[in-house]
Amino acid sequence: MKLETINQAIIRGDAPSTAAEVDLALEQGTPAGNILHKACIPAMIEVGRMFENSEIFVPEMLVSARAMQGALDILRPHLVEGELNMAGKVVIGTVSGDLHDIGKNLVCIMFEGAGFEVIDLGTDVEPETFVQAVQEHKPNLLGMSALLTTTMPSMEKTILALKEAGLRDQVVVMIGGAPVTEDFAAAIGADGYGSDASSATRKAREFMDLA
Ligand code: B1M
Repeated sequence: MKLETINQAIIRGDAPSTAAEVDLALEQGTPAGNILHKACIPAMIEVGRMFENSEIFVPEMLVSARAMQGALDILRPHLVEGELNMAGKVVIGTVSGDLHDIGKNLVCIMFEGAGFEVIDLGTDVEPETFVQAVQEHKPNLLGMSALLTTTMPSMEKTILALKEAGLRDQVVVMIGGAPVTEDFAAAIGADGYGSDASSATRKAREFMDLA
């Protein structure tokens, strides 16, 4: 069965097989939405579960994420409007003064793999830029990443800037990054924290009542 083959290829992180099987399934008339929701997204949920149980580690998760990204690239033009981004919209970035983006990029791919539309603001994002992006894109969720203890305060500054702009209640704020903790998230008034890309994705889906 094609969907099972695609699902397994993503879990194995086999990007060439994933792409070939997705092409074949489309040629054989399988709706793109079925491929996405019955093969690809469940594969990334399984990859996340394996990562959280230490059955796999960051390199394996990255290769699966790349296979997923390849599948999404093929499926995107075939998907009916809105089918790809049914989970919600996320604006995300690494906070001001911080150039680390490897973990944030992984979070982006996992979010996209879980059905979110992701607007990635990149690195060194000022609080005002986050606020403008929330005004412009009206996301369900705002994600911030910090890898330096010295840049963590920028997360609180961004939350304060959202409050000042009257936007705080309109968006769920999630934060993460190696030095960030659940206690820190609570202390600065964030709604959620993810210790890794997988738990962040699970929590984001919970916020959208999708888990
Ligand atoms: Co930098 N660096 N670095 N660095 N760097 C660290 C973070 C450091 C811990 C190394 C060390 O000293 N042991 C240290 C920070 C110390 C501290 O503040 N406590 C450090 C330092 C000091 C610096 C510089 C200041 C060094 C210097 O110039 N003197 C400098 C700062 C530059 C700046 O940002 N302004 C610097 C520069 C760099 C490079 C440019 C060389 C490079 C970054 C390249 C890039 O990102 N494009 C780099 C790297 C690679 C690292 C280490 C080695 C690896 C980081 C990484 O990519 N991890 C790092 C040491 C370490 O962490 N062991 C280090 C892999 C990644 C998958 O994990 O990013 O934690 P992580 O992301 C995870 C989770 O945290 C979580 O999910 C991800 C995936 O599971 N997560 C979220 C992340 N964001 C999330 C958001 C969420 C939820 C979960 O919700 C929205």
